[in-house]
Amino acid sequence: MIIKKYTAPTLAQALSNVREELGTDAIILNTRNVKKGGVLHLLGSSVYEVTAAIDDKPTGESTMDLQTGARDLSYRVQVDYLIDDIKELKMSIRDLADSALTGEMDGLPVQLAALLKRLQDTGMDEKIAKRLTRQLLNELDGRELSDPKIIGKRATEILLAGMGDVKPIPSGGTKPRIIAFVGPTGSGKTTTIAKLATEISLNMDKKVAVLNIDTKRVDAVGQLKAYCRIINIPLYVAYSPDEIPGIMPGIMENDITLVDTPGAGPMDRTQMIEMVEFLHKLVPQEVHLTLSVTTSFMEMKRIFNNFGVMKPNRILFTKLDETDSYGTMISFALVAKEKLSYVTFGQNVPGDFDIANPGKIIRDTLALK
Ligand SMILES: Nc1nc2c(ncn2[C@@H]2O[C@H](COP(=O)(O)OP(=O)(O)OP(=O)(O)O)[C@@H](O)[C@H]2O)c(=O)[nH]1
Ligand SMILES: [Mg+2]
Repeated sequence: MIIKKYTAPTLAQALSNVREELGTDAIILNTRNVKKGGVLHLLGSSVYEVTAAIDDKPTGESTMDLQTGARDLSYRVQVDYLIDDIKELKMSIRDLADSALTGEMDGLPVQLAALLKRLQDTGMDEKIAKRLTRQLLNELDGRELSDPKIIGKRATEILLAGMGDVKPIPSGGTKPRIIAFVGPTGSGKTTTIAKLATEISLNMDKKVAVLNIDTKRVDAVGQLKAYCRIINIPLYVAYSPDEIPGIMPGIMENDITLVDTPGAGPMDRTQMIEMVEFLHKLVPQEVHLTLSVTTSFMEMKRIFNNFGVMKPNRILFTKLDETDSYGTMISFALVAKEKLSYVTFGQNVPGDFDIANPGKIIRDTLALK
């Protein structure tokens, strides 16, 4: 706010000076007639003094007078407070809802309590398990709640609806189909690619190739090279994204190219960026986020966030043979909302993999026959 005084022989002149200098948005704070000179100012001439103010912030708002300005400011502050209050309220409601979900669930019918315990024992996220339990409690009547078969059936339906369909590599589809596998170090990308390459080449009767992205400039291919030689399929290696255009004509000759990527540690930003550049050049139709089921739910969510830049549109779970805590897998599939593709359950190549079967995963988790 700029406040200035203007004096002129007439009031009209003083006001005109205000308008000229401060513009029409200026606010008149005060006007007074001031006597100048003379004994006790009695005989002196008089001038008019106008005190005017203008808001110096470029808000683009015009203010009618100081009172209005003050009111505007106070409204704005109040609205800000209100917005903060609403935000806080929203957070409290969310917290309350969460604590209601994670809080004690006393007095559950015996069979439902047994199911909840079972879900928690299999590593299912507590909130997801309790939400499911509450839904069952609301939907089923007393008789149904005493029947573990009915509870299991309805629980399976609810979980299945959330996990959606599976999306394995299509046997048809456009050519060339480029399919990338991304995920943390040691999650099983290379092993899974070797398994799938054999399957596609021998059983799907398709021309398959493997492209190895090697950002570390070491011959990381090893075992994969041996498999490609055995099943007689081409193996391409690219050391930088710039090499992709040169490799592309070869890739175009195949129906399906499986792209093996180096395992990126979640903190390795440089490598992540380079891999995104690779994928940008390759434009894969499918990006399978490859995750070991031995990973905790928390960690899976963190990995999913970190690999989000690679736009994974499939989830591939490995190492199902290493745990029977499939609740983690279900929880992640429910929150990630991407389709499952395959599961692997052993180190044998070929073999030890299958198209994901959410129904079976759920039945195993719920210990249903
Ligand atoms: N038990 C079990 N082991 C597996 C499975 N899949 C892969 N492995 C093993 O997990 C280890 C790592 O597998 P890789 O295929 O090299 O994993 P990767 O994701 O390619 O690893 P990086 O290239 O280092 O990122 C190897 O010892 C595999 O034999 C599986 O389904 N079950
Ligand atoms: Mg590998």
